[in-house]
Amino acid sequence: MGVFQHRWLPCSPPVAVLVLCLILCMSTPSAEARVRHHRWEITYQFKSPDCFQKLAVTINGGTPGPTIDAQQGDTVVVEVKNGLLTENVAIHWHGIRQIGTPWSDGTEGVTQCPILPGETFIYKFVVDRPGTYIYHAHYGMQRSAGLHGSIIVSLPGGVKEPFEYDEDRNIILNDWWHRSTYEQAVGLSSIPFVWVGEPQSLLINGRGRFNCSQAGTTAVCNPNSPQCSPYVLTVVPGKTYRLRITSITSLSALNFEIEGHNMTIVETDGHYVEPFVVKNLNIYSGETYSVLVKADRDPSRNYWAALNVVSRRPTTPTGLAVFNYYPNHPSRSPPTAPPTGPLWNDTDYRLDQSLRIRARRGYAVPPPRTADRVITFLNTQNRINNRTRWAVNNVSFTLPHTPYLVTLKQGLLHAFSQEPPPETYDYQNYDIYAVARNPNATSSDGIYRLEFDSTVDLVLQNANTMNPNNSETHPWHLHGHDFWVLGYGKGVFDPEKDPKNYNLMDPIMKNTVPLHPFGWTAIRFRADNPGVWAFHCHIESHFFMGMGVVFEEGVDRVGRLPTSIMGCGHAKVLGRKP
Ligand SMILES: *[C@@H]1O[C@H](CO)[C@@H](O)[C@H](O)[C@H]1NC(C)=O
Ligand SMILES: *[C@@H]1O[C@H](CO)[C@@H](O)[C@H](O)[C@H]1NC(C)=O
Ligand SMILES: *[C@@H]1O[C@H](CO)[C@@H](O)[C@H](O)[C@H]1NC(C)=O
Ligand SMILES: *[C@@H]1O[C@H](CO)[C@@H](O)[C@H](O)[C@H]1NC(C)=O
Ligand SMILES: *[C@@H]1O[C@H](CO)[C@@H](O)[C@H](O)[C@H]1NC(C)=O
Ligand SMILES: *[C@@H]1O[C@H](CO)[C@@H](O)[C@H](O)[C@H]1NC(C)=O
Ligand SMILES: *[C@@H]1O[C@H](CO)[C@@H](O)[C@H](O)[C@H]1NC(C)=O
Ligand SMILES: [Cu+2]
Repeated sequence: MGVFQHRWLPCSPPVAVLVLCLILCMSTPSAEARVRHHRWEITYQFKSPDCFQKLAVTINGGTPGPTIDAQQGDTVVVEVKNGLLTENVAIHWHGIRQIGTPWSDGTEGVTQCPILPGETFIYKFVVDRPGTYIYHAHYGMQRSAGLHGSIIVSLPGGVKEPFEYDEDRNIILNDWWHRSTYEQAVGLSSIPFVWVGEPQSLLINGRGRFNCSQAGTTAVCNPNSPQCSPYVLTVVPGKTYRLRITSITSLSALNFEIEGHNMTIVETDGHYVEPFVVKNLNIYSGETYSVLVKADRDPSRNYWAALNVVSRRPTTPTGLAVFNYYPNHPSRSPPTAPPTGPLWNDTDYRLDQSLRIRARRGYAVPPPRTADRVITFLNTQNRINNRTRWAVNNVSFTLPHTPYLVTLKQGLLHAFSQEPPPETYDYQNYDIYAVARNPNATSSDGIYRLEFDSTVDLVLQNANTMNPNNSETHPWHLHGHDFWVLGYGKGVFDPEKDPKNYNLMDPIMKNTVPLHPFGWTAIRFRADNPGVWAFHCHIESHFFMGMGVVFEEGVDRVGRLPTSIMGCGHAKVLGRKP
């Protein structure tokens, strides 16, 4: 366990190159990169993050796991030992593009075989952009069992952020259930469907509070457990704090508010935002934001930091942390009632915040003016052989047994369906406002193959679920790329009119974007990263039920695959040490 670092020169022999590199590195000390080495053991532990004891998947005994701190250009090496005894694991580095290392993306079934119990797998990648990122499990539903944490990439020495603050703090937001992820997963694929319901608690930095009198007599619930004392964010009056806020929820869209304090949004998913002030922040699973908060209110008391569910009718109590003005005692309760957040069904309020997020002036990267290919994705809830599923363009995604990266690179094309999924849906005959008369869909593990270096537009179109007058928020996450957010709209996307209003001036770049209820979201990206990349809804149960697709681009340019990603399905014979 633990972290050690050593200085590393970004080159390998021959000697002449080494000498050249030594000269270069010595003359430009700021270009020096380091290796950040971590050794992690993944185990189950009894944990009571909301006072109620259950099994959690931990890293070196903790959840959330350790923060990876690195500087732009550093190489991160994480040796992951799977100590789960009866369960596989894989870890995804969310927001890291993995340029040149597509096998380190950590997406089980797409870029690697799972890490078997007792085995150790080494992830190695370069963090090439500063910002706030996440890591989390990408196998089954382990993410919601606790396997997640933050990656903070700082600027090279001497380079300044375009905003000022005194200190920064990490804040990880999560939703939490008392039932095991196995029980949840079995329910999702049962006939009839068994839904676990809304989360019992909301956690701020792994801490929440469940009312133990509702726990039942056989449960272990201890309101005095130190694990469930609220997170305390201590501030010094007059100082400005950069809060790096991450949502790793399995289901919930959230609203985060610090009582009596505005916040200024300055960064999202590793990109600078043209600063704007909000009373509270809407944040969707898989997103990160940096906000600046000034401790400039009456310092004689403490304030609540409150987390509320939005978009789904909330039954989960507000998650609470203490915004503690030094030198008040951290356990002194604020004298006021905690903020209840915006109305849960105020979609316009959330859409408005999405629309205000633009690239910071002077930092915008202009998108290509046009796209080579446009793919429209109709998001629907469906039924297949009486099972509830999610689909895009009427196809519900299933993971193959052999990871695509291995299949495509080694030419084992029989390992998945060679039929490409649809590029669009039938606009004329699909009413997004009504429950589909025929909710049947098909399932497939076919993928989209993109021309290398082409520009691709993705238009996400939302629709009604199988419940009347209901449409859900889906945060879509793209692996291996950042994309430009070209626009959001209400209702049915108009392929003639709407692209004329795309923001090509100052679109923010992100890796995760919300699709709002009964609306559409349009994004653009360049298929310039050789590899195989998932694009999926970041709601854990939705992806588990088929809400995702996979893109391949330039796989012929991918370097030699490490054998450590093989050892399953048709890749079994391709070898892995015993
Ligand atoms: C906890 O639950 C009990 C039983 O339902 C209820 O009487 C009590 O008011 C609750 N306490 C809090 C702090 O909500
Ligand atoms: C928060 O911002 C709003 C709008 O800019 C402003 O009206 C309000 O006074 C601010 N509140 C505080 C506490 O600064
Ligand atoms: C939002 O939900 C509340 C109940 O929670 C309801 O009274 C209200 O009419 C709803 N508003 C909209 C716009 O649907
Ligand atoms: C939908 O699929 C079920 C089998 O799962 C079948 O019984 C039913 O007829 C199908 N409905 C339509 C409209 O095709
Ligand atoms: C699916 O559900 C329908 C209606 O509940 C039922 O009649 C049918 O037998 C079920 N089919 C299967 C394959 O379970
Ligand atoms: C989706 O696929 C199912 C099964 O093939 C079919 O019955 C249904 O009509 C399709 N729906 C749409 C909207 O294309
Ligand atoms: C759904 O919404 C429409 C229009 O907003 C309304 O006319 C209809 O009664 C609603 N249906 C249900 C089941 O709530
Ligand atoms: Cu979803």
